[in-house]
Amino acid sequence: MSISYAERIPNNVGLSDNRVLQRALEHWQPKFLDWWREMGPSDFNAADCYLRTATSVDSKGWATYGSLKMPDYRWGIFLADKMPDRKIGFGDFMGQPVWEQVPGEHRSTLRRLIVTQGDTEPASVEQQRLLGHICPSLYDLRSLFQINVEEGRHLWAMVYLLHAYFGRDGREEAEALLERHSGNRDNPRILNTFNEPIEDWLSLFMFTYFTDRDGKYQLKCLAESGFDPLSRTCRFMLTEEAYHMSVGMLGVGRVIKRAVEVMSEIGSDDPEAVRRAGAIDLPIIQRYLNFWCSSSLDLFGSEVSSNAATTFANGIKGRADEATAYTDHDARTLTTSFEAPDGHGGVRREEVPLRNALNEIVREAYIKDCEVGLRIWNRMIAKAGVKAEIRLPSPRFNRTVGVWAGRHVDPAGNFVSEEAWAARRANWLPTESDRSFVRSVMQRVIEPGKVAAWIAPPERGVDGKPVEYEYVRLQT
Ligand code: BYC
Repeated sequence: MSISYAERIPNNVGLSDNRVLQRALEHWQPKFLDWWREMGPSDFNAADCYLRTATSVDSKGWATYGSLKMPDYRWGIFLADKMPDRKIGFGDFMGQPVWEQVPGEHRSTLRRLIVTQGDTEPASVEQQRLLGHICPSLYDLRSLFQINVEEGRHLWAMVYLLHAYFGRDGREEAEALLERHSGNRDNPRILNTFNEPIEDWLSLFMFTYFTDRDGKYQLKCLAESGFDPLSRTCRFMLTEEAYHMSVGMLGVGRVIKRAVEVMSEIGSDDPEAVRRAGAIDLPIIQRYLNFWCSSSLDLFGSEVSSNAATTFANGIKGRADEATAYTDHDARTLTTSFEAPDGHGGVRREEVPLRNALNEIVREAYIKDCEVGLRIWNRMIAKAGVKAEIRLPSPRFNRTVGVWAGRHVDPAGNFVSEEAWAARRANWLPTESDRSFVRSVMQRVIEPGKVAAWIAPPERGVDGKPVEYEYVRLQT
């Protein structure tokens, strides 16, 4: 079905044929806009932004760019096309037709997953709301706003499912999605990473590289769902997620590029000298990476999870790329093993039924995917003639969820004493002084074509436009 923009809520789900649902969503819409004005990109609601909007759910639909004010963005409800005769592809109901409605016995589980997914979307907009004031260029400001409006749309995607399939509870949950706030002491967001402040662009780039990539993996898992409306929603969301991760990949790359350029210019790899020259040194970049990577690893949940086993068994949540990456879609009688602390300062392998270890299996696939950027960034460092390497921290490092939570382990994965951890923490994770240095270089640059000194310019512009194009017009 094509997307109808003539309606108050653009959609490709035939919303006008369901007046009750349409009215309920039209009732939620002004609350969403109030939330956007209050908690969205601060002070930029009047700016003209060069943004892309979906006009259809196939790949061609993405070619549509135009200048608009963010509150006028056409947030709507877009599901990927139905796959004819789709069958559940894993678990105990494998081979049965997918569900068009929520089976009563899976209602609360599905609602919990949809609420958890939905909660991350407005959370990320809240986390990033002040970054526009310290943007390194208009090109980057546009990227931020593109991500923000799309996260707003992802919220719409989950709110549609809640309203359309979960009756009154769903409507209440949709309201609560606008009431919890990132970092709020009394009513925080559900998952830890989404309560972490993002107060500088290096954090933003790490977040979009690592945390949006968790989004990719979780959406892939939910795209396998036997609940077909959830699967179709997630399939379309994945097309938007890819752009967010590319902002992270290119952004971190540009910060590294500038660091190594400055190192060559000044003929020194002394971090202090690099900072004095106005760039962010590689050790700070590594510490930021360690933080956001370890926090994002927590988002996969515990290594052993009965929740994960149940959602898999019931055909609710599969593994990322279930159909192509695995052959054992039943996974009932299989076991797997993973590393866990043995309680005596060592490591042992724990054997568990495969279905209980699914969070770990998806996390391992995610880590492999994270390595791609590292290879690109390290090639860039080597090409500049600098002898240094950026590394992913061990999955045991700095964890707050799962068997490694609270263990004192260094970024290479070795146990260290509590004292050594405390003494060396400042080498491994961002310190207050790192953060204040990073914030100090983030002066706002809004002249078309100009880029802040701490980051290399982008190699190309957006939608065939030059880098110096005025992607955001602030004076209106
Ligand atoms: N922080 O059995 P467990 C994205 C909770 S990102 C706090 O170990 P389970 C995006 C867990 O909820 C993708 N709590 O794990 C990116 C559970 O609580 P309940 C977001 C945590 O249930 C950037 C309890 O601990 N989507 O889209 O197998 C920008 C025991 O859990 C955390 C999803 O996450 C944590 N890190 O799996 C914008 C998909 N980890 O329920 C957007 C939906 C676990 O017992 N969510 N807990 O009260 C899920 O599939 C699952 O809830 C999880 C956890 C994978 C998160």
